[in-house]
Amino acid sequence: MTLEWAFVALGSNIGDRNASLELARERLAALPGTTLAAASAIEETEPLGPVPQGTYLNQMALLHTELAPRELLDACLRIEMEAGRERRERWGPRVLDLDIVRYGDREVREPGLTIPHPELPNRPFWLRELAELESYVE
Ligand code: A4P
Ligand code: MG
Repeated sequence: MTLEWAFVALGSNIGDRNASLELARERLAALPGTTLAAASAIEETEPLGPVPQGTYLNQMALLHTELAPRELLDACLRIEMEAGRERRERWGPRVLDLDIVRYGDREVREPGLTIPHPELPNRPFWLRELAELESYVE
């Protein structure tokens, strides 16, 4: 079983945003074969995209994990559901959004899973948060 570094982006713009990010960090840290190695500062960001909505809290988590990319994605979707995410409007408001931004050096292009996340170059806050965590990757 290989251990890989994975960067997971946390985002919330409905409800108790800090509580949703905290739940996400706790659940990610408790996944099998996974440790939460570090988390970036939480940033408040203006909403990107075409849908009018409230500001986001965004944060990046660095995981050290034995889970394969697809297993990690499934776990992320379960955590989103537990946090109470209901609406599936693309780019719309959400209680909790978990996106796998990078998984080691791997490139994944499968139905329903693209890594690195295609929006990475367009999200300055993700780039800042990654830079903040870079020193934790050995
Ligand atoms: N999916 C494919 N690749 C991945 C990946 N690397 N990580 C699939 C996670 N999921 C991935 O996701 C839809 C499907 O994407 C998942 O079921 C999975 O199979 P979703 O979260 O239901 O849909 P979405 O989030 O509305 O769409 P998308 O394209 O993921 O949008 P984003 O990128 O999540 O954008 N503004 C600010 N300031 N901060 C934000 O965090 N986020 C969004 C949502 C819009 N504006 C924002 C922010
Ligand atoms: Mg998403």
